[in-house]
Amino acid sequence: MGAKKVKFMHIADVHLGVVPDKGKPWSEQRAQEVQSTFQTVLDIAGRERIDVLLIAGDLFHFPPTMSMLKELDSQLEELENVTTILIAGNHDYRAAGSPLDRYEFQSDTVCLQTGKAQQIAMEDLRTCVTGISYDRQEITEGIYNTLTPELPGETYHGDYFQILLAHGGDATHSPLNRNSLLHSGFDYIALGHIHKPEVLSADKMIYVGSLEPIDCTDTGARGYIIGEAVETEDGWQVQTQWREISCRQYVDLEVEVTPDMTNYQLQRLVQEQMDEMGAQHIYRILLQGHRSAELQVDFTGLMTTYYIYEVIDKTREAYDLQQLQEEHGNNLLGRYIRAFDGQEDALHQRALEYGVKALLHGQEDN
Ligand SMILES: [Mn+2]
Repeated sequence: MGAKKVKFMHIADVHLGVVPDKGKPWSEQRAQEVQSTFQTVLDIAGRERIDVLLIAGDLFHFPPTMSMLKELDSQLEELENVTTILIAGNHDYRAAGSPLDRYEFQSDTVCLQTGKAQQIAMEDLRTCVTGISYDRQEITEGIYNTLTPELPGETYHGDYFQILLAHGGDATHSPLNRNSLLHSGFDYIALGHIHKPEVLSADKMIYVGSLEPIDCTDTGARGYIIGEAVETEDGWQVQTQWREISCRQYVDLEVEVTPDMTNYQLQRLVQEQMDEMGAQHIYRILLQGHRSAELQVDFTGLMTTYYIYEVIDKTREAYDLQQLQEEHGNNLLGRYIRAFDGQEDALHQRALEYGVKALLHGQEDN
């Protein structure tokens, strides 16, 4: 008999039903992209002939309705020879009486129970998946921390490929004790909830991250994991690969403004940088540095063709000190500027700038 091999896919935090960036022109498009990226990933799962699809919570943005489950079911039915095992997370939590209690999947799909751990043992794959669904929005106990592949009242399949499905990891969402999880006896721990991908232990304990970024704090690329477990004499050897899939990213773009810069030049500079990094991304633009007093920053032109979430202007007005000093000669402002002669350090320059601003504005008020 050849070595047993199990191929799996791990996704989480798909947030089906979310409408990202409400009020922005691209909001509805992003809602569609969340749906279509999920379908793309299912198509990949089919092509890659995976055996098990693991969904580590928050597949939906809110507790699913009957019709949402039916939609999902029809998508999963297209996957041949794939068993889908999911847990409900804090967004799509499974409260008592939830449609999940009544819905009967036509596809080979199980949503694990709430309250205590449930185990799905797949004899043909020699694989066992353990996990707990959320039944509410917040769970402050670390419900996964004491789990092992050996559950009271269940047959223990010691030599199976052991997978744990878990959602959370912050103070109000089932805090994770990484060390005890690592030594819990599971071969692979599929984590969800944190949208940024993070490998806690190589090929063993991984936050896959969300499929698409959901809001502007979700900067960076998003994707899914394809993994393979092979049974050897030393137990199951697991190999995983994270792959990018998201249509776009949220990018924080810092731009240095200089006193000689016009709005036209600033727009060109920002445009070039967005083109270089990818015009499909959604940008938060942070303006730094010093601008001339007369510069009127105007992004409305770029906003019609690029995805600009917001422009944060942190520039400070640059003063032409030479000119001011000539104009103000021996009055307070002129003497103030001269007092800083030869003091080029950042602290003095900052004090000079603030003082000049205060004195100039004081004059206007008089
Ligand atoms: Mn979550």
